[in-house]
Amino acid sequence: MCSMLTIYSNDHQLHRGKFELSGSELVPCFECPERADLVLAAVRKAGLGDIVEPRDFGLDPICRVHDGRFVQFLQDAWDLWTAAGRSCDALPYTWAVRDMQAQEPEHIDGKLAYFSFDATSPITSGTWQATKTSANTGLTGAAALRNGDACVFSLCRPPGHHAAVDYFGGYCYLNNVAIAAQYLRDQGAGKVAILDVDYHHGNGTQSIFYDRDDVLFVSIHGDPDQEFPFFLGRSAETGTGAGRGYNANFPLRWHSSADEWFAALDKATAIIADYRPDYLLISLGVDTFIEDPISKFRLTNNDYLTMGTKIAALGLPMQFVLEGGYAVGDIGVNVANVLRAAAEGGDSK
Ligand code: OKP
Ligand code: ZN
Repeated sequence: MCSMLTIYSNDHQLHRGKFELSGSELVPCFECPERADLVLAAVRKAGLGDIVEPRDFGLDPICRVHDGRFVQFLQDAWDLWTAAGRSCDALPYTWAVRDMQAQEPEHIDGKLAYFSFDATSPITSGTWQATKTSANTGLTGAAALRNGDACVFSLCRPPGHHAAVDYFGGYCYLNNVAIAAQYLRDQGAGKVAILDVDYHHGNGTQSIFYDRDDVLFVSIHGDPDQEFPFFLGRSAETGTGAGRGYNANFPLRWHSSADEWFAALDKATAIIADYRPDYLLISLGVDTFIEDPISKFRLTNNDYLTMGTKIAALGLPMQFVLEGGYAVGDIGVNVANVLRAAAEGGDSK
């Protein structure tokens, strides 16, 4: 049994997108502030341990992962958008594909396109502040691990795993789990493993560490032949250069059962055990839930207890970093179930 430190800030509420495109209709954003509020309430109720505010780490650890011009863009985007006379959420509407020239244009519409890969991730007046605090929430958790905590939970919002070195998308702006992993390496950790159990492939995290052997990335997710982000996440993607063999994808078809999901988890944890990392970071999305409005797996409330138990059985210092989960009525109980079971199985050293 270990007590679980949670890191949380109200700053997430500053990021409040209005609408997103869903099958050509504008619908209220699935990635809403209530998500984090409800997770916080469930963590409190479960009595897992202390809940603290993130510290400010400045831009340096963010720029160890992300391109400086991209970080500058995220800071400036809302002001450029309003200076262009716009008032509703900033969204891109075109992209450079194949033989077009990917270079940063002058106009905000061009910049939004250049630094993104989808149109479902609005930039609002408070998005940068919320995003920066979300990265600090991940960093504060990583610092706690480094100081000897055995299990921590970074209650990040907005999420991060779709954000790559220089592009945002999939409701993600900065890659919180990647920034935390890089921070651990920079603080002297030898090897870090990232297990991504969100329903969607963590394309940003994979992309960031694809050519490296010091950070292992393992993901279980909807088959990209059927599911967002469509253009990354296939099982043939195993890493490149020094990173060859340090990326593992387990895509599952729509409507896969909990048994099929846990069979993939067993393979994923075996790969992590073989790697013998110093730390395990978990991109924790609970959009694998049977009632999730945008996803097609079939996990139930109790399956999240099993998930936490199996992750803790690896016996590693672990940091959970919140990603997706859009069934707001159950997001709290599902996240708390993972954390509760993980803390029970966790090392108290
Ligand atoms: C973010 B995370 C429905 C399409 C949804 C974006 C999904 C982003 C998921 N309008 N497309 O991995 O939970
Ligand atoms: Zn997801």
